[in-house]
Amino acid sequence: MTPPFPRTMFTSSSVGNELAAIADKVRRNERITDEDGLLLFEKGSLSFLGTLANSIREKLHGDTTYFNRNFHIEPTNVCVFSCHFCSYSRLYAHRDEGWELTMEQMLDIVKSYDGKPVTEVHVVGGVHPKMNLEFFAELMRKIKAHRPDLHIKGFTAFREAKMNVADGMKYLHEAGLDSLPGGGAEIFHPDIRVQICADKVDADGWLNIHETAHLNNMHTNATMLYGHIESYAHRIDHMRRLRELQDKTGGFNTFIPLKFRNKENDMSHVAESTLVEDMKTYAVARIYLDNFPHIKAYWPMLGRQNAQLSLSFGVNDIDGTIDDTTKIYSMAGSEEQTPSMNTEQLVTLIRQARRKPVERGTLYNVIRDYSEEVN
Ligand code: V47
Repeated sequence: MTPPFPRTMFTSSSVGNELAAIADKVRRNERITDEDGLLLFEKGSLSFLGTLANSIREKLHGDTTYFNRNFHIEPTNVCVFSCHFCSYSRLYAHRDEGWELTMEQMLDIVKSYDGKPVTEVHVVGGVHPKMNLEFFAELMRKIKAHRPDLHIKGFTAFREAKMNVADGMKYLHEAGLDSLPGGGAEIFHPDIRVQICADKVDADGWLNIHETAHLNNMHTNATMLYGHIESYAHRIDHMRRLRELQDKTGGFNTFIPLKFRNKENDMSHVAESTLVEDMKTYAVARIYLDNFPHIKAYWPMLGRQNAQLSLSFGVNDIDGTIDDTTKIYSMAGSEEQTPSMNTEQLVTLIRQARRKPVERGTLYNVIRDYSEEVN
């Protein structure tokens, strides 16, 4: 097989040689080091990173690009935490400015999808002091009683004094929780975490929650909130911790880099990352996280066209139909004020990038392969 990166592609400089050596490692399916990852961020050109990441993406998935049919329930934006990047949450003292859905209102959202072919509900929102584990277990049970086939992906942070993480996880799993989304990871490194979300669970706590889920045979995702005050070294540190846990458990499905959006939050003075930076981040994630099967671009946050572009930078999943059921990103300033795409639009978006659209379930089971169907 012809190497994708002939050495003539690089200058004769030492940096060129180092980049060529990283490309050689990737070609031999060898793991890259933290130093390699840092060098890719610091010195890799966009075209180099894109070509390298794409070679891995195509080795793993060919042209297949996944999407799913999902909707969100956001029970509340009232939250005990005060993360500075968040445009969405309201403290309990200001709960009159936020929303708190009742059990019936949440079940009505589920019922509004009766007869529609959605496969996943993503439950995400603030950590409300009065919505406890019992309340959510009851919600899970009621959702499953109404629609047993719906995969429930939910919760990013546990805050329950009465139960430890292992018992809490088992309790929610038995009530119907199928998997955990990737939120709450932000940036693990304490130097950054203390500045952006000091009161949230720390890195070890987050990793422990996900390890506990994996030990209960639940899959989870992992995110990284990038493009604010963190350095490249912090991004590599974040991905290293995820790669290590994945070596141990194999329970992560997808890595989702989340671009920091700066509208109406305490960090509005911090400029947002450029598109080049966004694509570099996807590419380095694909190259560095050799044990993560999937890299996802969350289109409601990144925008449709940029998500389409990311399919050439290592991404093989663009999430789902969403159906205007999430506010986290529209409140933070994403271009998508009412994020919703129907299946046809998702399929077209993927085909326009000359990739093969495949509808998946949450755990990447193929629901429908559109690649052989006529445009
Ligand atoms: O942890 C909050 C992020 C996350 C902002 O697992 C922001 O499939 C950018 O986890 N700018 C929650 N990001 C959402 C989440 C998620 C989203 C999509 C798919 C999945 C999945 C999980 O949203 C938070 C935080 O990192 N976030 N505010 C902001 N201003």
